[in-house]
Amino acid sequence: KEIHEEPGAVRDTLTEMDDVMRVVKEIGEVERVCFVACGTSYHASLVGKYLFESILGIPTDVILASEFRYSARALTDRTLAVFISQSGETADTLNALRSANSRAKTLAIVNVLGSSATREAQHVLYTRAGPEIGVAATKTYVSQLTIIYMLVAAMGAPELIEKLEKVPAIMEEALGDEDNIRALSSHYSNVSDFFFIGRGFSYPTALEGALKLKEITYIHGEGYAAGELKHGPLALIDDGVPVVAISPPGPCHDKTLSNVEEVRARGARVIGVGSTLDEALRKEADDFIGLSPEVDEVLSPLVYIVPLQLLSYYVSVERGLDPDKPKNLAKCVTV
Ligand code: F1P
Repeated sequence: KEIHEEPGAVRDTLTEMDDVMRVVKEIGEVERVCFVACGTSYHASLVGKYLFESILGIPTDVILASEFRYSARALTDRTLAVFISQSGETADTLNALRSANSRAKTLAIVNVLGSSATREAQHVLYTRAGPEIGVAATKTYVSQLTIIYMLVAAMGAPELIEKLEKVPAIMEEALGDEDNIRALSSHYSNVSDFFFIGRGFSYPTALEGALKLKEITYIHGEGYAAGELKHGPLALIDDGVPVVAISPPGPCHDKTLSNVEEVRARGARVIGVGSTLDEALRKEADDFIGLSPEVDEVLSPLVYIVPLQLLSYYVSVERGLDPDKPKNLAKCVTV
């Protein structure tokens, strides 16, 4: 249900543009950005780094909230420290926010109204995903991404807005491919390992795809920057090991395709995720998930995660699990 609510969550979050503009004005000049978060919110932050650096040219760090206290990062009054949290109550994120408040400009991006992070940060932006009951974050992830894109738009890339407005309809199209994803997921319910590979903007998508799989199917899933494969993990690719290759149209495409050839040569079973017009990837892949050719690399994190969430959902159901209530995971980690 919550995956199906994603187009609406993006639409509702896009109505916050005036608020984003107001907050950007209040924040003033920014020389560096430092994102801090946990879990899925950390992966949204990684997309933020690619956006801030490639579009705005602002140097950006991303730090796991649990590692923030060990980081010697110099924060200054021209650093914007961005704390992303669905709940606004995650202990590691709150502790980091408290220690940054006196050293930097702080902004919390939160889904739950009135939560601790919204009371403690200097600036606040809300995602409009509505309540999220499923323990593993889905619609709040795409809403967090939407706010980050809007922030980048407001800080100097207004052309992004027109592109973002097309996203909900493209997501609806992606959700229309659910029967294909349900059918192909039956090939993967008994495997013990899964790999997700992507480059550039698709690297955080690979990490988030692997996290969803771990959280709700309990299958070991690894997300890798596709170019890292040759530095070790290729040794783990054997006959029949599933590799999800995330390869939207754009400058990274051909290099990712050559990584697909590499894993195929070692017997991997490839699930290609790319443009419906991508005949080269379709040909290399054992299973293929096609998405709108309109979605380029920059926009892909918002759309390419949708079929990966559905894949994990259906593999979880095939394994007889309850995807909404994964074991050993709380919706809000307050310790
Ligand atoms: C962070 C997080 C979620 C995860 C689970 C546990 O929460 O790791 O990403 O799905 O709910 O907590 P938050 O800080 O974004 O609320």
